[in-house]
Amino acid sequence: MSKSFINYSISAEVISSYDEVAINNKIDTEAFGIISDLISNQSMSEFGFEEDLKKYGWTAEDKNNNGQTWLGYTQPQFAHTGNGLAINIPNNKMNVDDWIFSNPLKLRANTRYRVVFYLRKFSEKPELLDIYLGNNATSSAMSTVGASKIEANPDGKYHRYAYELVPQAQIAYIGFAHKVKGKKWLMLWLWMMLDLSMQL
Ligand SMILES: [Ca+2]
Repeated sequence: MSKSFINYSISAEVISSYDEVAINNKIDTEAFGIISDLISNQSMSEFGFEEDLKKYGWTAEDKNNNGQTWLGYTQPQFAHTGNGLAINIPNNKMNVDDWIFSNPLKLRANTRYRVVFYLRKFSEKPELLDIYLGNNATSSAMSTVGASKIEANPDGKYHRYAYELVPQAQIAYIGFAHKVKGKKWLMLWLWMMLDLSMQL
């Protein structure tokens, strides 16, 4: 078996009804999002967190309910490339349990996909990230485990991480969970891309 990774332009579909725009602009803002179509061979989707996350279908969940979770952050000197990144700055009062979910991805079921992301952390204390796939952008829907307890490199610089995910359904979301036990003041940075792993 060999694998091939070839760049491919992003195919996106806007899920927004213009009828809804006229009715209620706020509802339209909530509904606006894109599907990344990764059905064809050699397809690839990159997201550099350059734009408003919500507008591009990215969402976050504050599972430990402390008012802090992942958010988009525009600051070139902190980004892996470009201007944007996703960041989580939990407080220091409880265990960390914060999730960020990709926009909807149109995938081939039972096909191996590779998710590539860049991660760095702010403090010297351990920082852990889990990756999942699920059919909804909520922590409870994240049924497929991609990788558990990925530890951010202690040198505080960006490092590249790559894992394989095999979706069970055609529309799926990637979930990244920042989960650490103990009282900490920590920070995780995320920048990601995704490609289709061909099975030849
Ligand atoms: Ca939180």
